[in-house]
Amino acid sequence: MLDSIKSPADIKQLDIDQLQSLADEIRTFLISNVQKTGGHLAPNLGTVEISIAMHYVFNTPHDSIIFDVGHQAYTHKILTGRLDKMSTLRQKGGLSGFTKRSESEHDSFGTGHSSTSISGALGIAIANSINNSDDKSIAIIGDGALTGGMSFEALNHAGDSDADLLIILNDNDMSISKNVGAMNKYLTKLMSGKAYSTVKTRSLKLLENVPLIHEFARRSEEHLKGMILPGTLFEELGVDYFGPIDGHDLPLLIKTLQNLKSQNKPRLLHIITKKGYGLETAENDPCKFHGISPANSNSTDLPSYSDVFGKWLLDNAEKNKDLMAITPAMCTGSGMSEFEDKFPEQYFDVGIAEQHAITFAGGLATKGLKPIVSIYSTFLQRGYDQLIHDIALQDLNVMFAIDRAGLVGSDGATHAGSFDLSFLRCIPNLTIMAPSNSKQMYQMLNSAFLNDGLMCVRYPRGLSDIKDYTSDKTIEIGKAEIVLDGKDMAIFAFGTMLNSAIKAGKELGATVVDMRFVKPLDEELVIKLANSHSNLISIEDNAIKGGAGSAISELLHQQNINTPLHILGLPDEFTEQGSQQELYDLYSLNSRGIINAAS
Ligand SMILES: Cc1ncc(C[n+]2csc(CCOP(=O)(O)OP(=O)(O)O)c2C)c(N)n1
Repeated sequence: MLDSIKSPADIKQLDIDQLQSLADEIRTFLISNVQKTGGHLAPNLGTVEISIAMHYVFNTPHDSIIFDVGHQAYTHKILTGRLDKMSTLRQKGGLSGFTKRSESEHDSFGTGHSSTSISGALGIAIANSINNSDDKSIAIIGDGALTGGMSFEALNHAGDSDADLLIILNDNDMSISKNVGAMNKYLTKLMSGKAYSTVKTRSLKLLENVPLIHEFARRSEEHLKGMILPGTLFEELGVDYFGPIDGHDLPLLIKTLQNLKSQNKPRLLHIITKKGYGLETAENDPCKFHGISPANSNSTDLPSYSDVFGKWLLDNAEKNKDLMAITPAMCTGSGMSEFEDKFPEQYFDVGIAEQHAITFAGGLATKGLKPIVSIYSTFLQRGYDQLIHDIALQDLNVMFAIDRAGLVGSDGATHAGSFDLSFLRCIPNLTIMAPSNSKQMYQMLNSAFLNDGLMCVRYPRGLSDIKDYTSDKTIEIGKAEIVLDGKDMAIFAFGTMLNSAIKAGKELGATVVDMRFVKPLDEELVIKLANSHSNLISIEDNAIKGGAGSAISELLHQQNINTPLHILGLPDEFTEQGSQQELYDLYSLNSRGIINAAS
């Protein structure tokens, strides 16, 4: 049946048994396809039925569906004519792993970063009303994404409006790791007490014209443990609350959505799903199956840069009881799982709340603790004002471990860490280190911890080729290191671009410098080499505009030095998706790119 679905119109011709079979086919397809391409397997196995139900009841692209984060939208892609391209998922030139407006008219809003769906869908709902349109606007958001501050800002606005907005809360009790926060606990308390029966009675009343609901409510009662948010909270905010209902019961989902479609106020349907549904291994370990690598990926015993950070935390936490590590919901990806187990008192998962994570760290720092915010470069964008206003401006001692800096690969532009050097470099009171290998990274973490002020260590996604990386040494702040002595040409390499620079430098007979610091720049050395060489090249995995090469260029200009400088980095466009190597090659961030720039 799957092959015959070319657009959502096709599924509207199917009866309920056929829709059930379609769900089974899609699930089987997803398991085999995502094992080949890599991608978000468990989240998508949990959203097969709700995606079919939404497309059965609503009419995209007239009606808009925004998938929060967009990592769970594979069934939506299949149902909207993209089945034959699913083998290209997350590959260079292929389908995005998230929703993307340029990819399909059915992707009403681009996503990738969490907690934007309610705001976007509210904007669409209000625009529909201004345009006198009856089109519907739907946000589907997970319980993890609901922990992000923007969700609450949007609810605050929506509940005070009369917008025709439907929010579907896809509650599987998981973020990437186990979901966290007070809401969770509040609900557990509610479920065991009187307040819960009030919520349940009220939900039943609101849904009473939906056939089967009483029977379902009876059946689902045992599933309710693990719910995240009480209906009462939404209703207090002015959003009608419906549910909770079983998010894998297709007939019930369809009937409920049909009922909710006819309403036109802000309303929320709470569905309970199982992450990884239908694949036992994924159901049992949804965190591991949140995102998987393609089956043919090489296994290796080399440490990733995230592992190095995790090890550094473990090595330092015992002897420094003031060390506090903070993650905005990225424990595993940031290499912090063992640290969480061994040092729970020094570990904070604050939910998908980057802004809060940073200001919270500022608060800890005012009392003499040494907070470390572990954050992906792309998600640091969320906390930019907090970094400036709450940390740098107050000159607080906070360390940032900035992971996934530079090109991240198949997650594409939404997740690329292309901008951090540019947006950090202009902030006063801040140090930026970019290690060229894992041992240096470990030493930089030592330096960052021992020095005062806002200290950033930014490192890429991927593996380091040095296994024995632990070290007691520190790196002197602002000091670069010449690694190859040559003449005529000097290459300034930032971060892990150093390997390509050494390779090219050997071929060119050039001087190669491991810059190590983007701020403060080793001005003395740059000036000396600019005066003693006739050509300069800089290389970095960051946007050329405002990046590290740009810092060198500013310095040369200030010093009236006219030695030509060729800056290699990311062009002024959003980066593509593909393997990291494909992207380094695409943007000439390799030894060939340096040699070409030299000629
Ligand atoms: C701003 C931001 N921070 C972190 C992430 C990384 N991230 C992607 S999915 C996810 C968990 C989402 O959980 P939930 O919304 O419950 O969806 P589920 O995968 O459980 O279906 C996180 C933390 C992100 N995409 N955006």
